[in-house]
Amino acid sequence: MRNILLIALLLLLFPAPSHADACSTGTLNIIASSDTPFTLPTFNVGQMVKLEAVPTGITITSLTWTIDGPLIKDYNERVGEASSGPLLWSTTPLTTADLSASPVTFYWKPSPSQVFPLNGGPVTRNVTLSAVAAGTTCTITKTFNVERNTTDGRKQANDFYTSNHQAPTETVAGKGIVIDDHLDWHDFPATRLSSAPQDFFVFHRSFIARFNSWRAEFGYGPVIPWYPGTPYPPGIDDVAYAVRDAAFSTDQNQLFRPFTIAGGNVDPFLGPIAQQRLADFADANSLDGAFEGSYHGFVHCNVGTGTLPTGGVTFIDPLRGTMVFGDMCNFSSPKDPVFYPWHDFVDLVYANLCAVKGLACPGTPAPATDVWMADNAADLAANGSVPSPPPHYISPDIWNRTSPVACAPPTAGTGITRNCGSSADHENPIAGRTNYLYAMLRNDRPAATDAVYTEVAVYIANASTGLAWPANFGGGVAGIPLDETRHLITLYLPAGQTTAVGPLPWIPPNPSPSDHWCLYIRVLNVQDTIGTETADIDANTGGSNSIAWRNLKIVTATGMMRKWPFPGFDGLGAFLIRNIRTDATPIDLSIYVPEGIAKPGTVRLQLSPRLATLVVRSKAKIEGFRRPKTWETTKAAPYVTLTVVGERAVIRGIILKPGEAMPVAVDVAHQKLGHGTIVVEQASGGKVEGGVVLQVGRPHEIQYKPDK
Ligand SMILES: [Cu+2]
Repeated sequence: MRNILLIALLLLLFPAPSHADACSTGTLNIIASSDTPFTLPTFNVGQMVKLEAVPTGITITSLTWTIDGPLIKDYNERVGEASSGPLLWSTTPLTTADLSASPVTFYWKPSPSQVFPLNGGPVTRNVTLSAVAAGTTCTITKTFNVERNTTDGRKQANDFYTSNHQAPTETVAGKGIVIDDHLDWHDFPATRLSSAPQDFFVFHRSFIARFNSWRAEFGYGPVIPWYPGTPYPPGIDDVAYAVRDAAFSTDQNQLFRPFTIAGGNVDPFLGPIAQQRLADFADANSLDGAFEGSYHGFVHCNVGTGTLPTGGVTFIDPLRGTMVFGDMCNFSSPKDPVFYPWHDFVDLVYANLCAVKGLACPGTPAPATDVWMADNAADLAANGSVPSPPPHYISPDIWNRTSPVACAPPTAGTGITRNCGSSADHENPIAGRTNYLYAMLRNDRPAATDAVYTEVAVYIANASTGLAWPANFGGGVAGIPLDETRHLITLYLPAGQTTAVGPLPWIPPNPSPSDHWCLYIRVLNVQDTIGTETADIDANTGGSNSIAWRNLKIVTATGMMRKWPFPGFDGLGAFLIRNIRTDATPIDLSIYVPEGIAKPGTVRLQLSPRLATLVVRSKAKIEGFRRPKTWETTKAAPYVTLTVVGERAVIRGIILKPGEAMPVAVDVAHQKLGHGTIVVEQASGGKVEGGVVLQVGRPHEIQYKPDK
């Protein structure tokens, strides 16, 4: 028994030499080998294969190889030397002379069943050697398998690509010419490779494109970009070289604010620079000056560890000395498979710059698409056609949660590539602690193509209905979004798909002087124009399906925003009505309380004495309210109370001076409320100017405490 085990073990360690065929007075054999890992009889596509004729006891005078294809003799992956100038991807076939010599080397290509998106498993390829020895022709045939491996971490596209074409003097296993060229470009700019000293983006674009040429040649799909604000891409974990930081933080590796289309405040990791957004950079060199040594190096060294792993190897960088081979934190980084998805993302930042600045950059920009977010139910039903009908301040495509939710992965058949819930899950944001915004991004308009890179930028202002873009949303030329807007960067949303994005962590501000806040949302994608924006946020939102708007109410964690002066009642919200016009056009203030939310006759509007006086003075019409007993206020009863009788009530024709603002509050008799929204809306001259949506009936919704 023990001997049988030993023999089995020996057979595993030393596979039996392949069978040689008798030929004349001796034997003839074929030996197949490679300089990268293989297990006979199987080779991988894109792997160098070396076949040798091995005669024993005879002398071969001529030979011919017949090798099942498809295959190529060789390829050139170099992007170009200083002396040659730029080079194109090229391949060479095996010639008759090559097939008449031993050894012969070549690269097997995939069979049609193995070409992305297919990968039908290993395919049999025969090799026949005809050799003439002492006037006798002998023939031997060997059968091999060719696979496009997807499971072995030493046998993936990047492994072969970076190992092939090793310099004859190279001693580090797996260090091929691709790694050498990347080192050369960084260490000796413009002296060895075809490259100007500062063309960081152009060089890396050609470097990634060259890998894509190799991938296409050998049946692999193109590289998919990876945004470091999201977890490592799945399925590329190269066990042989992944010298990775397992504690990589997606929060800390978000694109630095000035490198986004939306832009933002001073970035904590970058420090103050003159530019606030991508459009502030003059050209690619100016962006490179800020980007390469900061965000680019930051991500490289947050992925890499600089620590030699068990079984790892080092190499010598000619300028920097001994380093861990394959670590993302040095110039051998193309050995790590994540290098390519990461640099493909870097290339998207470059593509964004080219588009927003109208620069002439190499390559073809992505085709136009029409990403959008809905303004209201009617807009959703009309699939985002422009203009959308009012009201515009109730977008169902952004909502708040007070704690993060687990997002479901793509759901088959629903058209939702990622599901984090919906507007129905909205919870009023709680001031002073971290809340989480989620949004729905849609790419299902008729003219849609894949949306390559999309930012959903969220801006906030303390709402009155007289808000102006961008003055009240951070000012400047294009506002300042919420700091963590970069959590909503989405790559490659396919045509015809919608997806939930988020969470965007944010800390809602103190709900003072009004607890009614306004979120203005811009979908930024260089394949889609947002349209002309004016100061009028209602016109902007209705006129562009890339702009959305949601008003919401911010509450306090303690439940004590202020003392509610009416025993037995809960405050639902306090906000301002404001004349946003330059004349005294009368304003209508309406409230909508859907059936089933509260008992009839228990929801009230509370008017301040000054507003009550103006309502009387304007001879405003009161519809759907129980009329107050008196329009006078006293110290004991400092507000005028209008009780909503049915579902809808309106005060028609309040005259305010231009710019004048008046506080209004809504409360409800203490009771268990149904789940839904109470909407208060302001209109003038037949046009809705704004409104506030009061979410009720969920935990956190009622945060005022009755006065005691
Ligand atoms: Cu890099």
